Amino acid sequence: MGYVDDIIKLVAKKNPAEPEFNQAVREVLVSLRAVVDDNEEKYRREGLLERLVEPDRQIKFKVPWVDDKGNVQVNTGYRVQFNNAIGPYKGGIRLHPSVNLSIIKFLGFEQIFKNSLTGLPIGGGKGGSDFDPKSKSDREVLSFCRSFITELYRYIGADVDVPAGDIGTGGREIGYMFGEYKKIKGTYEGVFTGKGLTYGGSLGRTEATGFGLLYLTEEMLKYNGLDIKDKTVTITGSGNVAIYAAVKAEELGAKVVTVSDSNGWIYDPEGIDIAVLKGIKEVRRARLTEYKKYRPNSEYHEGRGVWSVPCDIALPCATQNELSLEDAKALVANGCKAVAEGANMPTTLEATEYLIENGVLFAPGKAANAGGVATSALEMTQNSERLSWTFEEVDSKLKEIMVNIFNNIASNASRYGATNNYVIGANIAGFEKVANAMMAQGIW
Ligand code: NDP
Ligand code: 2IT
Repeated sequence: MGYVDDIIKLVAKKNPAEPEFNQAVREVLVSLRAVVDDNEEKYRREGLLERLVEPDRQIKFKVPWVDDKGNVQVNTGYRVQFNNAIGPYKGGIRLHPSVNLSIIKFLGFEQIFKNSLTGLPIGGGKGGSDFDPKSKSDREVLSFCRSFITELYRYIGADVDVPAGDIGTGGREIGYMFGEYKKIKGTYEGVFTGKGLTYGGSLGRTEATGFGLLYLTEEMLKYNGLDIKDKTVTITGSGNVAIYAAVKAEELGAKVVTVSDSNGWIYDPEGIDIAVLKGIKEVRRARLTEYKKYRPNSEYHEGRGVWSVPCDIALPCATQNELSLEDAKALVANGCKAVAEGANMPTTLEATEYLIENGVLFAPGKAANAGGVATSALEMTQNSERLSWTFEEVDSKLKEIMVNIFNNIASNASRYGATNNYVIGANIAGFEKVANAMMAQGIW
């Protein structure tokens, strides 16, 4: 058996209760097979893959806080510092009731390769908690965030580990966490990204993941002789990534006909009204059931169902494993030409294989949604310089980064005889830089 299979088995044996982490490891390692086979002796001697799949550090802690009724609540906090071969640990904080170690480890593992693909000096990490910010008051969210940082502060820092947003963590939560960190440490440093514009945040960070997703999608289509203009796009989610994906898709002349949340989804045949969507989600933090009030010709459906809507381009932007084999079959049957992952690992392994085998252009999340963390790295640069760049400057750098990522993953796919298999291209390109840095730095 080859080195790749040995390591997949080892990870399953050591982490039997972590399905998402095993899934992410399998997806990456299987597509590295050609590179690993070419370098097997050297990599085995260095224990490279064993070291790559074991986080540098996993921190798990208690987060007690008091709710508005005076009751004590206790959540669990996590930070997985996975790999800092090419830069300080960097990755978001997910606040969602489903959060557990398996989910944080899968996200941290993905982040290593994603961050490498940006071409910027950032390592991989991820954190979170099973706290649910939905339906909590601002005061309760503050209470949780302060308690979370009371423990986490000792493990993070501008040159050590720089957290940011993810599901459930937006500008409000980052502000509360930054404030508490500053108070405890007494230093003013760029320890978080996604900060508000008045205290060190970068213009363009809010839009970056969604915009970057569309820049990469546009480039992938162009490379394959297609134009995004006038295409029908389906999107899942209605959070940060989904909203700005919809904004840029419409700007580029496509028509977005769906968005969703965890209760249901909207079909708007005339194209999603972004101003209405932003009002519901960004201003009132409300549910999508409200949308029909403003757009009477739209439909609201309970549960899942977005992938049954015919489209040219599908952009899953909600959460992991939200696009199954059955969904992939429906997309192919309806003539979908491209899938680009705004979320992390939204497509199951079987669905990914089916899409690629059936000629659908498939951009994996670690490439397609890398614009968020890339712009976070630009925020870190601005903080170090003590300067703020204009929106146009940040946006043009973001676009350049996304185009470079696409060229890099396309050329690496071809280099290993897997033309147009951008999963293989992304994993190889992301891995090689990290592997070289690890081998240059001895055994750790
Ligand atoms: P938000 O919290 O802003 O939005 C998440 C959206 O997805 C909401 O509409 C939410 O619905 C929906 N959603 C979340 N969990 C589920 C679930 N279990 N089932 C169904 N719907 C769900 O998060 P983001 O937009 O920031 O993140 C979305 C995805 O993009 C995640 O996979 C994240 O890891 C990834 N990502 C985010 C980046 C960023 O910069 N923010 C960067 C790169 C990737 P509801 O409100 O009902 O919960
Ligand atoms: O998954 C991701 O890349 C993010 N949630 C963004 C991480 C970051 O540090 O900006």
